[in-house]
Amino acid sequence: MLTIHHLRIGRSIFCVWLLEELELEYELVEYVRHPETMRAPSSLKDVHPLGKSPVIDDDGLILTESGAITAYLIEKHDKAGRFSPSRSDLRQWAEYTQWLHYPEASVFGPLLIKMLSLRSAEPQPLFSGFSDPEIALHLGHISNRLGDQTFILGEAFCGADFGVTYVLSMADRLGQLEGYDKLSEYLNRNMQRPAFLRAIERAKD
Ligand SMILES: N[C@@H](CCC(=O)N[C@@H](CS)C(=O)NCC(=O)O)C(=O)O
Repeated sequence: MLTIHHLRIGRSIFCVWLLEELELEYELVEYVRHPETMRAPSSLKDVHPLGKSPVIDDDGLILTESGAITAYLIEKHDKAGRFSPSRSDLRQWAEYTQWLHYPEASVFGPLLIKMLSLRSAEPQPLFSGFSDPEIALHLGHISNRLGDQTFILGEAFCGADFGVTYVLSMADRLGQLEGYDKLSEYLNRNMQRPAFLRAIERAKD
């Protein structure tokens, strides 16, 4: 039995989307953030000591970290190799792995700093002085990478597109995508995928 522990609102919807792309059967357990602190309820700590989401429970294997969950589920279920390149082409696989980890490891941090500085009652020049050029650096990098491609590795949607879509959706919510037309188009394209729409519908219940 596969269960996903999903916290509203946050990155775990992008793992629900992965489950839908893989057409898996799963149970979805929903948690709601505290309206003021925005923290997850302590019941998430009953699942994993960090109390963070996403977490999956796959027949007793408790797994956290969206990138690790993506890599694991694709390895286990995507026998046709639709969502990741074969390891026999090590260079292509390495490039895929780089884009799989990049959003969470490098892009999320500056976005989080930006989000906190926007929420702060006082202007935070130290924070925005760091986050604004970093965000521009990463958005420019992703935009250059995409070029005229449809997805991050080329013309086929792959496991790395989940995380890239997540950080771009966050950038969009923070008003940072203006002027990045390719990124907006990429984001809209991915969020119109039938599996993404099914994930949103499922998480509504
Ligand atoms: N690096 C982790 C981050 C997990 C994480 O921080 N999740 C947030 C939701 S987007 C969370 O659970 N926050 C609730 C809290 O910290 O109380 C991943 O990629 O899964």
